[in-house]
Amino acid sequence: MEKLIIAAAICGAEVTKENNPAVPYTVDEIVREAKSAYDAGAAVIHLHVREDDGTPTQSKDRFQECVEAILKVCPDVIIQPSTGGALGMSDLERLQSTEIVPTPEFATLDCGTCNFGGDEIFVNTDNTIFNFAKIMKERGIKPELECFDKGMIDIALKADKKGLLEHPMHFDFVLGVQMAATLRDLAFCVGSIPPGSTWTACAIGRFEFDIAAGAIIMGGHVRVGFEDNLYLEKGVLAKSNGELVEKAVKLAKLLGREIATPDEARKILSIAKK
Ligand code: KMH
Ligand code: ZN
Repeated sequence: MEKLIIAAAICGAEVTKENNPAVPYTVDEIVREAKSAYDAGAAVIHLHVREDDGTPTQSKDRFQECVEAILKVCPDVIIQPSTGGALGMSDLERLQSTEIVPTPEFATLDCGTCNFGGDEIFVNTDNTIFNFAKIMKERGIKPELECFDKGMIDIALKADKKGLLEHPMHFDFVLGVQMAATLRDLAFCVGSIPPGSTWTACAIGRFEFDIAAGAIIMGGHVRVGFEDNLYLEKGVLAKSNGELVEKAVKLAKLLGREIATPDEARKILSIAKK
């Protein structure tokens, strides 16, 4: 089977130091968490950034500063800025993460609106999605198609029909936010994407490693990290993102998948280093 790409979602926009004191806010903390994940075997850093007080931001300057600082200590890692940002941000605000120099090689593209718990809604209209896809294509950024349910795969396929996506496409199935975090749902998603596409799966909270194991066995790739889950095991907070990546590496070894380096990940994902 193809080598396993591990992505680390080191920060997120919603979790806080009250949830786990190791959640990074400052540039130094973000670098510390990125390096811990990279040293443990992550090829991709899925990146959100914060103000020093923890407020989520999509500021171009803050992304620029964090990306440069991460690349100083993890020179070959693939950095995947979020264009989802935090709930309630405008499209223009969200797109700032794609405006850094050099242009990112990879970025998320959220493929639909979904419930985010309580009264919270993460809004992505068709026009937002198609516009983000068009801008990413123009800027030469490979989109990771974030699908929180099966309907979002269909919206991504609509964007593809409009010529807005390059092939092979890469999907990330996010389980446990809107669709249930079950292997049945994961298998349905995997069976719904065009042949030749690559995919990653991640799941929220205690389901993170169940879904990681499923993805490893099924030939997909894995995302772990504080954005999705703060615990190493029941009742034990992870001390770093590196600990979560280490656990994914152990699972992969047990299940017979080797870990991809960042350059191997670029080949698997058909992305070119800028
Ligand atoms: N923070 C969520 C509202 C992404 O990074 O593209 C959106 C999110 C998805 O995390
Ligand atoms: Zn994210």
